[in-house]
Amino acid sequence: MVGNRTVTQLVAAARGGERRATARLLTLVEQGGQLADEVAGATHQLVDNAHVVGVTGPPGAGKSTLTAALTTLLADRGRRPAVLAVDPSSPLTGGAILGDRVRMVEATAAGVFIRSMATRGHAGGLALAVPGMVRVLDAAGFDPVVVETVGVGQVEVDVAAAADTVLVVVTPGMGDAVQANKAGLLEVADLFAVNKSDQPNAADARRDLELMLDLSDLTGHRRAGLPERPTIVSTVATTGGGVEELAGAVDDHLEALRSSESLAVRRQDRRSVEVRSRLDHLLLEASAAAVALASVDGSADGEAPGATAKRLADHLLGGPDHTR
Ligand SMILES: Nc1nc2c(ncn2[C@@H]2O[C@H](COP(=O)(O)OP(=O)(O)O)[C@@H](O)[C@H]2O)c(=O)[nH]1
Ligand SMILES: [Mg+2]
Repeated sequence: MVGNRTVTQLVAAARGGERRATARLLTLVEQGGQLADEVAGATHQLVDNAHVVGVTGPPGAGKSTLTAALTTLLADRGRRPAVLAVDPSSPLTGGAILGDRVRMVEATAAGVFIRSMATRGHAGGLALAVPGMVRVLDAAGFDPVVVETVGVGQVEVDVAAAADTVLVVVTPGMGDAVQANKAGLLEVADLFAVNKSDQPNAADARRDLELMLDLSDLTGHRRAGLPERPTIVSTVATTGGGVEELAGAVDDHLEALRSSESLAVRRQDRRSVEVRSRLDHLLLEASAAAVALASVDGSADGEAPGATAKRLADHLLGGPDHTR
């Protein structure tokens, strides 16, 4: 029970359009534990209706502004977009958060469902919490579900990359395209937005990116088996410039995935990645507990560390014949 409702009742209410129920379910998943498992059990059969879009890129590139502009446009067109913004900045820091609030108010007024989560307090847990939260939003009937993460840090990039369509946002100046390449963002990109195209050197940024793509065949587009290179859209998120074109490119990518039958493959990959991070988590916990126990009970005394590890692994994994 959560308040006076069961998880099943909350899921039914969320699917009926009650946003408060959706928010409650997201909190349960974020907190983890038994209720989170219950939510997972109640939602996992109800998914794969939403187009999941990952948005990532360097800090300050305009990801939040662009996400708000894109989802507001889609809501105005009668879609039901939701945004999950993974924001590492403290709620107490200044201007950017104020700007975020203004954008959130505007997009929310247009009907976009927005949820922010701090990465703080989620060390390692981000990869566990986000897929479950996306599943709640998908099951609640939101479409698309946009996941915004800052493109620094492997976990953050991976979280956005576990989407049907991955949009990488870069900007003119400071060699953003080069930075994006270093951060592994080219590899995951299905689409690029060269945002802040109102600034000088926007054309250079676009050319740098084209050049980088010429030299690389590692893009999300190719990973999905799509023949053409990723679309690049020039945008000015603050005025909405290029946002219609971007919305079209996002839709086109989904269509291309569908017609090449890559969509099912991507979704299967997404499930495998999630199983993998859950399994890693369980194994790490079991491993820490086993080591702590062995040091307390003295069973490792006088034994070579490698031998202790081997013995504990055999024990944890049920011996050499555990593979059925
Ligand atoms: N000139 C200009 N500024 C922009 C544009 N898009 C976003 N910004 C500004 O860039 C700053 C960072 O934007 P934000 O969306 O918070 O970036 P994020 O960190 O990538 O989410 C804010 O002050 C925005 O108002 C744009 O297209 N042109
Ligand atoms: Mg942001």
